[in-house]
Amino acid sequence: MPTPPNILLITSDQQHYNALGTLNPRIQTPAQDRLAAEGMRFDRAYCNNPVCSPSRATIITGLYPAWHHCWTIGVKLPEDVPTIGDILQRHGYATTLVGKAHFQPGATTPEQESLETADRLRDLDFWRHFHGPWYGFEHVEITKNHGDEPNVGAHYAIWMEEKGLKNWADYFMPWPPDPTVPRRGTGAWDLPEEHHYTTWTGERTIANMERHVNEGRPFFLWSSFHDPHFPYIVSEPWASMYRPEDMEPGRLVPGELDLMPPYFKITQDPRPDFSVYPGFRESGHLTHGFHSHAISDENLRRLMAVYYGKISFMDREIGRILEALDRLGIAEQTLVVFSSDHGHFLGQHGLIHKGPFHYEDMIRVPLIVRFPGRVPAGTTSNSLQGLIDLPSTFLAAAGIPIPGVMQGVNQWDVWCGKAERAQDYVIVENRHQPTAVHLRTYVEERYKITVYRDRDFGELFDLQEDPGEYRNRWDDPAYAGIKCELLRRFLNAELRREPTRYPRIAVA
Ligand SMILES: [Ca+2]
Repeated sequence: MPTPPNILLITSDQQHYNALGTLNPRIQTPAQDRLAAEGMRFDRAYCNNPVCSPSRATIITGLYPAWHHCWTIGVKLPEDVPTIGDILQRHGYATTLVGKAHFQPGATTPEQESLETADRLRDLDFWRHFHGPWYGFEHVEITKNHGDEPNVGAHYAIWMEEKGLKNWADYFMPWPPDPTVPRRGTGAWDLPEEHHYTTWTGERTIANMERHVNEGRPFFLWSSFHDPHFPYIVSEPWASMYRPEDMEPGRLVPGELDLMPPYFKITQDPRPDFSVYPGFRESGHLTHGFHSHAISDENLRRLMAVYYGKISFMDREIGRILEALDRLGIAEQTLVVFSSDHGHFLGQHGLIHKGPFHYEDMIRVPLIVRFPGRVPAGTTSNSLQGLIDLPSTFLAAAGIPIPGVMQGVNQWDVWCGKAERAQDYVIVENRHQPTAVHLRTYVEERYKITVYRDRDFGELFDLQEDPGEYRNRWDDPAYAGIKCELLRRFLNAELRREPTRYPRIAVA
């Protein structure tokens, strides 16, 4: 029986699909380029929910958020939902998570007990003794913060102390909050790069791979980088690696938002009033993206340069991880997958950061797969891929049966160059408020349609005629027939994604 392959999943957080050196000469990502040269790059890969926690929960469960129940951020992924790690452990795999988790909310209640609150993250004595098991990972090393956010701590803070940075807390916003301490803002961070969480994630990924090799066990390791997620702050030399004047931000085409659901256009106001969209605070918590997106070109370029610097910093660590695979002699028996949990706006359609705006910038993700001798090197594919397909495909790569509850598609033959495509659509959920901000998108090779719960508006784009998504055809009479047919196919896709926990085994 062949040795089971190691599975190394490397993700960034919120990396625009175009922020890859192989697609974009303005950014330097030599390690991600190396992966692409040695593997297959997918140019039509999508997240299945463009929000951190639900997307990450989908990556480890193979379930849509409507099924795994972590339906948005600030909601806990129930701990009884089966994960890919549970299955792989039963087949002899070591399962490890290093970096960002965000499976649990920033508050805790008896019903939704959370380890990922700022209070708990700062309780280092707890984390000295807790490394899992957690969500199918027998070993975890985590922190939750982005940049200098106060929800820092856990294994990352312990590591900083071990590295001699006893006053690590001075580099982060205080907890409990202290209104007299201003945020650092954007640009260069005084935290030295050798103590940055990106360095930590790379270093601890390598250390855990070494440990698993020494144990003689195949591993599933998720190396989960936090960047380039907001805030736009990073250690030098990365903060000044790129010049703002060399950046090429996205743009707003005059009039394009007039064709979109009304809340899109309101984002352009310096002091927006979203009351046109009742319920955007229905849960009592804000809706991501419901703020002013007005920003000067100069400021946008400055933020974009830092965003690219964060990606190049992470790329250096990915390069070290790939070198470690070579050094350990396991590159040939390791499936490496690189992706991101969702996309990001850098001026496209007049938008910045993220939100319930299902343009390609938000829902498409980079995806590169390498497995020497199995995945053809230096190839690209336009087949539709979803992050929900990762667990099913990992199991297929390991020769393990895929349980009927998993809703993703087995893409293994596509990854190995033996099939053109495994599925001709992707579904992207987004329920950000209990009922009020709830949309769902169905993407095909050519068309893409988005419906909103209890609303008359929607979106329909013809990506062949309008790849930039500037002309919403939802109300265009010329597209009425296509709209009707797409809605039928969308509903059929909804039927097809119903999972089967048990097969029918008797007549009654
Ligand atoms: Ca995210």
